Amino acid sequence: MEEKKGFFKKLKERLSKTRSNIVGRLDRIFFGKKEITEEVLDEIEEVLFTSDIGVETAQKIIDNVREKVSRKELNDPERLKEALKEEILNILKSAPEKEILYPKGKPLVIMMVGVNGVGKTTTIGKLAYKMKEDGKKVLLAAADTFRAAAIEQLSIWAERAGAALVKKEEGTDPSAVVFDALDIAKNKGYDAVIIDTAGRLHTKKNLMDELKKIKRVCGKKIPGSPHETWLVLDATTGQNAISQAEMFNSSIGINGIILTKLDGTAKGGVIVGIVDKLHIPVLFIGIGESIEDLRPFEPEWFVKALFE
Ligand SMILES: Nc1nc2c(ncn2[C@@H]2O[C@H](COP(=O)(O)OP(=O)(O)OP(=O)(O)O)[C@@H](O)[C@H]2O)c(=O)[nH]1
Ligand SMILES: [Mg+2]
Repeated sequence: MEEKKGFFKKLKERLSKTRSNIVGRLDRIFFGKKEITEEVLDEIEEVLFTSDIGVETAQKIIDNVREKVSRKELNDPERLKEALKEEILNILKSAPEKEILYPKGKPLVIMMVGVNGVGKTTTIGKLAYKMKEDGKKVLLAAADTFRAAAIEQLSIWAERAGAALVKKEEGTDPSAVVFDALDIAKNKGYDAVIIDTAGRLHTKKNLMDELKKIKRVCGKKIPGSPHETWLVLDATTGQNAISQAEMFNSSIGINGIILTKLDGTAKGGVIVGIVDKLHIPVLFIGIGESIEDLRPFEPEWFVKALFE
């Protein structure tokens, strides 16, 4: 219980900028108001439209709330705030859920993708640490061979997390790294392989081709893999995150999303738009730079942290 309390407190702190951007502004609208007028509704609409939730999703929320007001189900600001909280929670809960399963007798292969700087490598380090804590044997594959620094960064994370690492020289074909990593993982009984990939190559087409090739190599080495292709998105990029997701999904297909950097940004509302528009499970959120700052995404806790 103590631990859960500390856990929640930290989440709340880390989401404080998003909280003041959404709930803080709503509270200022409600302050001293006794009833809900058209003016109040307009002001709420303004907050939702400028909070990175996304225009369509914001419209949906405000339409539902307006309808409840016109049906006289809502008459005071406190209940209206509760209704907004519920609307947001309902959207967040509408995301498909997913359990991360370790296939029997072979490693779980996870490929981490995303544009440069979103937090792929850091997230892999945090995730590997989580898996280690769960008693799993984890291998990281340094398949971002575009920059030497990227390989070095992943090896530091591997050490921190207590995971093994497969790396080759800068400029090596990433597929060759993956090929070796899967071999080792199969032969040495690893539970999971997490593949780090580049975020930027000379062209977007190059990058997508490279990612497709990595996927093919996985499938040849371990049929059915990569079992998971997760897209890392940076919350500070707001609505841009949604277009990145659409692009990656149509090019290579993704089956999970990790939203990073929710700490230190007021744009955390974007998660509502992501869930509403993409229908891809949001698995984890990043709320800081340290190894323990990756959390499973839990809609109830998230909304509670925003509204309490
Ligand atoms: N505040 C905060 N910073 C984060 C979080 N996740 C990652 N970062 C920071 O974001 C920066 C970029 O992270 P990387 O993990 O290097 O990103 P990447 O996607 O691997 O980048 P490339 O390899 O260049 O494509 C680093 O300074 C990280 O510490 C987070 O949840 N919160
Ligand atoms: Mg990286």
